[in-house]
Amino acid sequence: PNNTGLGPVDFNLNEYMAAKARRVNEALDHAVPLRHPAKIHESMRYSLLAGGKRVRPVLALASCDLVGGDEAAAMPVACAAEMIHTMSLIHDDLPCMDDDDLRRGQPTNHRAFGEDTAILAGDALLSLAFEHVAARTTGVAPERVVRALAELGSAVGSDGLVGGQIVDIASEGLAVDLNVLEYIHIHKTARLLEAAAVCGAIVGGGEDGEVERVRRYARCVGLLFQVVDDILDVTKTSEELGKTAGKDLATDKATYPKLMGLDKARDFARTLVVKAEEELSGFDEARAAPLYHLAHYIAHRQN
Ligand code: GRG
Repeated sequence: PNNTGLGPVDFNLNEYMAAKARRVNEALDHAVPLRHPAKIHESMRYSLLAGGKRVRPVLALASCDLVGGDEAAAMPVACAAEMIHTMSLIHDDLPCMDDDDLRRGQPTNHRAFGEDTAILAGDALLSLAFEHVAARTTGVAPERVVRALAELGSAVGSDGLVGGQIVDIASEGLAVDLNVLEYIHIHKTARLLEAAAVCGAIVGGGEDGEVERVRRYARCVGLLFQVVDDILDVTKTSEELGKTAGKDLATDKATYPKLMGLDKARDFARTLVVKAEEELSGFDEARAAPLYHLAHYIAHRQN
């Protein structure tokens, strides 16, 4: 049921997300079977199948639904987005980056398999993401598959996740302003969410105007995702204040609430939801319902 007081009422996002996530998990399981050499595939599967909200694949599949595409057409790009996300988490946790021991409540990949294997598992997942889209997408015009591959590539590289991470590293210990903070968040977080949604719309057969509206929607949702993350960091109860928040305080990491105050950060989050909704307004209401509710889910999520 819809508890926002807005939008379509007969849509249950939890059921929608659970059904999509279940099929994504099955597809990921098949995409990385446990085969020789066992150690690398165990390590890849360990992180890929370790839970996670599956927001990126659900965005890809929901964007495909939005433009009237077949779910099967978007499953490879949905899986690829999760493979890229997973590899970025594995590398982000390494001793030379964030040096984290736990991820999703379990030992990080390098803690479980060693640093050498963790680096290779990340590399293999990144490579597999592109191979998987190119080799497994069926019933889609090759030109659209190539566009999706380019979209994913640009979200990962020096103008994407890697660009965000290098600026994040370079700003450590420095006074960061809102422009730099936004650069980091757009590149580390929003670009991949955007690419997932855009790829779903491309392989789903969306027209150029539709794909661009999906892009603008996802850009807002991507930034929203991070603003909410920052808000959660300061609003968690002291008992929930675990490693992450404690660490952020210790390193004095810049966040939206720190730079603009909690109330303004919440206003900013609300503005982003409204903007995201506006981009959906030209679409069929029933088809847009999942993305509409997904934006609200991200705005109100508790983890
Ligand atoms: C991509 C080649 C390449 C290298 C990696 C380490 C790195 C460069 C980038 C860091 C990217 C990073 C860790 C961004 C944070 C993204 C983020 C918001 C993670 C949390 O996502 P959720 O909440 O996590 O969707 P779950 O666990 O639910 O999947």
